[in-house]
Amino acid sequence: SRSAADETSLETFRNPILPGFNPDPSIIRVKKDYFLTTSSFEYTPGAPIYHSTDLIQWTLIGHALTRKSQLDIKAPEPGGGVWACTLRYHDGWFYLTTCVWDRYRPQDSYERAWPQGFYVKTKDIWNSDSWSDPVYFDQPGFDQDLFWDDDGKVYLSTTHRKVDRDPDSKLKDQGVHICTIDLETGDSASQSTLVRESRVGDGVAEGSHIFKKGKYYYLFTAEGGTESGHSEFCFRSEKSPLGPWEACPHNPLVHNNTNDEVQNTGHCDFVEDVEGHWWAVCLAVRPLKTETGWTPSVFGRESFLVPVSWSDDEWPELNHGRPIALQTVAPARGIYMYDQPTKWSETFNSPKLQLGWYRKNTAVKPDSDCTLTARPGYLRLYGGPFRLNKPNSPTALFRKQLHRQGVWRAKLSFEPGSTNCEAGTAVYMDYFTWSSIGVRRASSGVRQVVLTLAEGEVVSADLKTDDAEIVLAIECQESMYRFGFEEAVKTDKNSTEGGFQWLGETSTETMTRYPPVGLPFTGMMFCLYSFGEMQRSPTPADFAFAEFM
Ligand code: 6LW
Repeated sequence: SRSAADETSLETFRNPILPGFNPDPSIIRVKKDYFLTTSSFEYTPGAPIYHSTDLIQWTLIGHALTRKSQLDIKAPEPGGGVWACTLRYHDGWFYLTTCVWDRYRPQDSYERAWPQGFYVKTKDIWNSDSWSDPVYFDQPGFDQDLFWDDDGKVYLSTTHRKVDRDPDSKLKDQGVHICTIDLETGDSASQSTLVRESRVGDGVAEGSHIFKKGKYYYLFTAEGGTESGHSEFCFRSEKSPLGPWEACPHNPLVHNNTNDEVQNTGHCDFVEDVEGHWWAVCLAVRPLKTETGWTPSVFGRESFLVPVSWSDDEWPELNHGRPIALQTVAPARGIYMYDQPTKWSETFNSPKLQLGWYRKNTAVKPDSDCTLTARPGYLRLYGGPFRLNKPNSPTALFRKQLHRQGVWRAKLSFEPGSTNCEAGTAVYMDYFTWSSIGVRRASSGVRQVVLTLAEGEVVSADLKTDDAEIVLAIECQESMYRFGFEEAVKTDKNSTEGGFQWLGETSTETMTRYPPVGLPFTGMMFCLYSFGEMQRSPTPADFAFAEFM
């Protein structure tokens, strides 16, 4: 293995490697291929699988949790659902561990409804349908990690409340617990023991990952909470994954402060590349600096990559001991400065949707409320009974916002069959915070475009026709979203009249406010939606395209 510190030749690449909400990255290498997964929370399919051959350019190739038998999310609070998957490869099999939260109460976190984690496995990571049904563990907790030791024993580590938590403690007392398991059944094969509790921040040690390098077992933990206290710790043991563990003398390995351009760094996983360089992936945020301070990032927590070097006494150092930044210096590997493509579009002309569309929760009737075949060239939504403001699954398709600036557009054909149904597009953080622009029918009978802002304000404009297609637009700027539309009224065969009209705007500060229940763990999504209020929409909504330009 080579050390990054030995390198004389360095180069710079851009972070994050996975923009848009992609926290809790977990990474593996299989021969020349790297695979990475991130948390998907209340969105399905769950557990995205990204692929890369250079660690810099990543492509979404599928998801591990695509079936109801694997993932059935009913009505989670914001930030519920799938947390912190670990991806591992052993003996020809890919394993993905995770847990699913339905409801929890951060205000009373000791009495949460604790999830029990599970793993799914496949031999063919390229085929999303090939992942197995879950094998559940008998241990409660979140942030599950699996480690295979040379003697064949398999270790499960996970975070949960201490068995003997001091009821007077102000700390959450949630620590990393480890036991051996029977991989076939998921049952524990030894008593689970606490191996790391933290005294940093709110007292949680989480995001554990274990691997062996040379003569040492290494244990990594994220501590200090996922916000400004977030940091990464390292321990090692010569004896066993059960300890005793010796703390790294330069803990925490990473910790950015609240004035850095990149913040809340932590929750690392590790990989050795084809040439023998080591790397860590971690989560971090890039908030927006304003005159009054920092505004949370619309992307939430994203995935970052940093070089790892090993000291002579075999402790890892992340990013040369420097705070993680947007420009990252690493050993030269001939990686060019890669810019994520900023333009994206979909015209709904092929029989399958592109990857990267999500439902919120596990949709109840996914095949009957959303179809590409009913009207060729259009995505047809038969609006279900729930608006975007319900914890339920609305009839809506979501995509992550990946770039701060650009315009999201969708072309809609919709003749509302009653006054309480609507179809359109929205920018969506969670079911409390979204702003939508859609087509409705007023009680007077006239068709309208209606802007509903997260602040509660509603603005409408009458349309000229009952049937012309409407282009709906959301312009994204650094600190605001602006909403507008154009009615494609045909005057003759080739031209339209009407012109584009802006209706209003909202700030990114409003769109990133803290949810009243649940946790702000996701990031901004665009969505195409259709609903009838507490009943199905009598007419379908047809989308001719969606794009970000
Ligand atoms: C993740 C855990 C965490 O599982 O946030 O605050 C969770 N801590 O490590 C969701 O990203």
